[in-house]
Amino acid sequence: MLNTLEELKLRATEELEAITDLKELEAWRLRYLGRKGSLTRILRGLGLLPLEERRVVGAQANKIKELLERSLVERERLLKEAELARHVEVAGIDVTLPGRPFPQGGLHPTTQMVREICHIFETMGFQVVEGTDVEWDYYNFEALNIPKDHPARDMWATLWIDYRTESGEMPMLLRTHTSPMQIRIMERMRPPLRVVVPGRVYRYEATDATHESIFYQIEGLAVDETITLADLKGTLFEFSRRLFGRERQVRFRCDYFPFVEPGVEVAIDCFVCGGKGCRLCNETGWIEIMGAGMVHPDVLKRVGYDPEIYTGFAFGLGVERIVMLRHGIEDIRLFYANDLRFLRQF
Ligand code: FA5
Repeated sequence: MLNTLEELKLRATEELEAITDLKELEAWRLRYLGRKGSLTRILRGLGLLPLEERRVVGAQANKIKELLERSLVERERLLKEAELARHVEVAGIDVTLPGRPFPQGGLHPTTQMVREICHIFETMGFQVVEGTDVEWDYYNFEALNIPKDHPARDMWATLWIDYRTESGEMPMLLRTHTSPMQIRIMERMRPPLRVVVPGRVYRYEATDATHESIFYQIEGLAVDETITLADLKGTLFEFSRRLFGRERQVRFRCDYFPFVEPGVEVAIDCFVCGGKGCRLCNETGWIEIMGAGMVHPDVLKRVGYDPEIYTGFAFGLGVERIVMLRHGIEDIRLFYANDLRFLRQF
């Protein structure tokens, strides 16, 4: 039996070396290693041999099986390489074939702008902090000097969330601005502090070319012992210069927000009409980009800061409005329409 095995090994190896294509290789595999192949038959018949012979023949047969399997894999690799080389020689490589497309996503223009603005403020010494979209009435309104039934609540049409606990109802909402983070930050940190807070805000209002019901704001807050309105002005002028360039006009006008005193509205001259008046700027020549002001003493008191010692400024800017200014986009509704033709331009 050992002789038979030795002969089989020699024959199989010789035949294998002579093989020149993959079809022949498969026939060889079936002949020796297939279910009905000669080596498989020997292995299956081992049980009929006397115990001693079975052990010796079995070991030898398994060794040969391993050798043939290894040789098969190696031969297959060589044949495939040779076939590819032949193919390249005959057909050549078509270097003019276009490559396979490799689609790559990009950042949304709003996200890009959030990062750019935060970076500018970071270089001016501000820290970036984030908050949650769902907020308590207390932080969104009460702590900002806007108690229940205060007419200023009408400034922010609110999306309320039903939330009941065993002790009664807790008014919860989707934040209408990033200003609640002023309170949360001041509750947690002590002056001096300089932070910016980017985040999504929600308003229950009709949309038009410059109004969306979901949009991004970036809140800014600085509190220290000697902060004045001049610091606010200087910071925002510098920010505008860095973001829009020197030629852009910035306008400060009085405005009312219950949580600042005095309050201001900051606007940039309209990029479409250059200040002459058009549909985008409502014929005013200016586009409002943020509200701002000096933090109200009552707000400072509420978080335990002494308004005799500390003063601060705060601002809240609309990110999409700024992207519109930067790229000359005339309708804010394009931002969330998910039209790839629009988004691919950024
Ligand atoms: C506020 O939300 C105040 N929290 C801003 C503030 C912060 C004032 C700190 C004082 C101190 P206002 O509602 O004006 O204010 O919104 C601020 C900015 O968000 C606006 O200047 C505008 O750029 C943008 N904005 C307001 N409403 C919309 C809207 N519907 N769609 C897109 N952007 C909007």
